[in-house]
Amino acid sequence: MKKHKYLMTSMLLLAFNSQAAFFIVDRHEDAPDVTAGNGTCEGQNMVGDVCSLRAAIMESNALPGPDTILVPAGKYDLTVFGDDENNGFTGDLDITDEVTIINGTSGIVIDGLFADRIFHVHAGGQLNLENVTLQNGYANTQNTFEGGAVKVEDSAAFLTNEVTFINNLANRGGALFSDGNVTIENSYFHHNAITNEHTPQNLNSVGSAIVNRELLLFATSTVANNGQLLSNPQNVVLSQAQYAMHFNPNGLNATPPASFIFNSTIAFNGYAGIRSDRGFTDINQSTIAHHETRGIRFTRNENHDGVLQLKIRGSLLVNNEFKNCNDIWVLPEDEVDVINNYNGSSDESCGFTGMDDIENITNPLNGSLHNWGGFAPTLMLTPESQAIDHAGNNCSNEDQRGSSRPVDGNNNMVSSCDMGAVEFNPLTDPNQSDLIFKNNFEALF
Ligand SMILES: [Ca+2]
Ligand SMILES: [Ca+2]
Ligand SMILES: [Ca+2]
Ligand SMILES: [Ca+2]
Repeated sequence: MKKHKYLMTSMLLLAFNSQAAFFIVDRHEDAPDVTAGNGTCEGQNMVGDVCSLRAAIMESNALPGPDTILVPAGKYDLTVFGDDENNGFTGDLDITDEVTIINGTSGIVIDGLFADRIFHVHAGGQLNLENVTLQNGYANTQNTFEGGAVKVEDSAAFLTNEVTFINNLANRGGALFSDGNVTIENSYFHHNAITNEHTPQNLNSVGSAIVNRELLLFATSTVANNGQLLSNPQNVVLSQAQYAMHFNPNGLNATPPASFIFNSTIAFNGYAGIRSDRGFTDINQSTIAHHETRGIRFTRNENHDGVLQLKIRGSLLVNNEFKNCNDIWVLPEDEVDVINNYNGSSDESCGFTGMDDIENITNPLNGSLHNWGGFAPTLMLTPESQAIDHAGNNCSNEDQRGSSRPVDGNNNMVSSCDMGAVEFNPLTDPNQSDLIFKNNFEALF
């Protein structure tokens, strides 16, 4: 009788697909699951502790509904090689269902060993990552060339908190390539790169850190020191393509992407900062600085139909050596909303011409990227920066590093917001300028 009741309960749970599973990884070695779908995480040819990260993911894919995988601290090398395989057996870890990967406070490292990318999130899949470093992912073969660390397909989702993307390489999207729904928070993209070695004909290598073709929410995060891998000197076509973040539709008639950049820092990338082609881009309380060429390059849609496509507010576009923007001031205000939005730039290429804006701002930033609190490094304001207390009083209640906003930064007894990703606090932030900064782009390999 008791057994019968247990069976009934099990069948009920199966019927409603509501049995979220919880897997505990106990091996650092890489191995596929013996029998995906039997509810037991069991890596092939393992003795003793047998649940590998790959086997746990294969089990979670096979069980309908969201699951959680607990991964102990340490480094996980993806040693089961074989790209262009989509069931998680070899190469990248394929996600086809919702899974959350959690770990202790010390975090984990997943290393692609430059054999394949690290995660591939397929339609219907969702990957939630927290406190993870993704490194040495590789998407640079004939069939696998998008997203060095992570590729997100259409109808798939990817969420991060405290995730570092470092040393990943691809033809398109050095760290991340997305046709899906991506939310990045408190994360750090650095030293990722693109190469055009295997790019199919007529496709440019784009996005040294990120390519977004659908929806990107990017908050309290930094993109810095991403660039181009110069392994193939006769290939010079990367010059126009090499923006750290590239937003464009998936084909001419596709739905335009939407990209929201909030409380974030984009700086010191090898060529340029953000390229927005025929989509909607919203940049709010962010700092875009220290690129060899442009901060932002914006291209309006072909229809020139008066639809809003670019909004910049409370942001700093400074010290980008060629131009901060591609002369967007010539475009109609219903398509480009940047005036009187508390923006500052170090030239006149952005059209920050309103009463509340500042053009030709001088020496706004104090030194190079540094850990000023928060997950990723940021750029500090000089104590005398015009950006301080010059962005009204309607800002988020924390800056990128989690410090409170607004703060009275110019000692006039009024707390006002600062332009850019960092809110200067005269009590805790440096009150002397260190204007000797270096361009800290360093070779990847
Ligand atoms: Ca599942
Ligand atoms: Ca795959
Ligand atoms: Ca795979
Ligand atoms: Ca302030």
